[in-house]
Amino acid sequence: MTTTPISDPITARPSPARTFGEIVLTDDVRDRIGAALLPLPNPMEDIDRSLARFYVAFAALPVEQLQEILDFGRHVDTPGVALVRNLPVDPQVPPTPTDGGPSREKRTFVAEGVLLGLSQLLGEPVGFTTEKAGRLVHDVVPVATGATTQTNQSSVVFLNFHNDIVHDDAGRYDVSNPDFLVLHCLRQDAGREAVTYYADARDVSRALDQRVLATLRAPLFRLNAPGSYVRDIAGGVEVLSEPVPIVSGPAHCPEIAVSANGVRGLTADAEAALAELQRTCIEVAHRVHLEPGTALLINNRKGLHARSVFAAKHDGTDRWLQRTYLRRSLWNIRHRGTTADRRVH
Ligand SMILES: O=C(O)CCC(=O)C(=O)O
Ligand SMILES: [Fe+2]
Repeated sequence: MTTTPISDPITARPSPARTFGEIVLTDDVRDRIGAALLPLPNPMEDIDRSLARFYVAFAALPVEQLQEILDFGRHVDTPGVALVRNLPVDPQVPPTPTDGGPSREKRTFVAEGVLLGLSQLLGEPVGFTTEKAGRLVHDVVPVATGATTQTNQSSVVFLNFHNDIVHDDAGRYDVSNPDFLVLHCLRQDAGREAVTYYADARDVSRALDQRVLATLRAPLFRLNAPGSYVRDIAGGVEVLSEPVPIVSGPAHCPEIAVSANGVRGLTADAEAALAELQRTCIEVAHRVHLEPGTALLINNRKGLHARSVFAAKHDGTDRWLQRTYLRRSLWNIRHRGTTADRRVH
């Protein structure tokens, strides 16, 4: 008896693309990269020289692992999220900043070197004036005043499935935004509760009712600007995008965009589709407990990420991630460039 191969309705290919990657360094490679990074100065003193030094340090990666990370950054059919494990860490990690960072007590910069070293294998680190004051290394820490917001400062609420978007005067927040983000863990939350989720749009599209997917593919949605923009620039008033679809592009490699800070569906069906989307994301999502020595590479177009509730004390002992935003090229956001810093837009 012969069996007919099951064809996947989204990809029309025999088997769906792999949507999760995992790269584990050997102890020897970890120690070699750590030794190269330990004496280096604060990379912000001369960012482009530091990035060149990080290239040299990360040349210690075996060629197969280096290629896996490079392929993650450049190919359409590679996973949307990848976990890198057994990375070197700083000999001492100062108290977690309580005000959204940065720490003034950090004396070594192994964490920054790991973050930026991995980051530049995917793209160019970029800062946005409206996010963390344009810094290239973001501290993602719970902040008391933001505990219940749909921002990375929160802890007592589930941070809904979203991608990181950027307010733009053109009315589209999903165009100038990062292609990738990297999350690197310096300190895990004491209760080890915090979970980072990633739902790949390929898995989501396959799992959704096809009528709901068709609604999500129609320009029936207005994204609210990021919480930081609404809070710091717009005086707390929502600033909605042009009507856009949530899911766009070819069926086998869709792009997805959702604002954490709220999306307005323009019809009742559109509102219902948004609720269904959040439900489906949780069903198909990959789940990761980030701990020191691990970094999560996130494609910000292939999928949506989210974060669970976790306990925070705001006393220097809380969970601490560092984050970068990356563009494959700085050229096509040059209209936003600042004169003060060529990486800040
Ligand atoms: O805290 C996390 O795990 C993810 C937070 C987040 O959405 C972000 O930093 O963009
Ligand atoms: Fe995010």
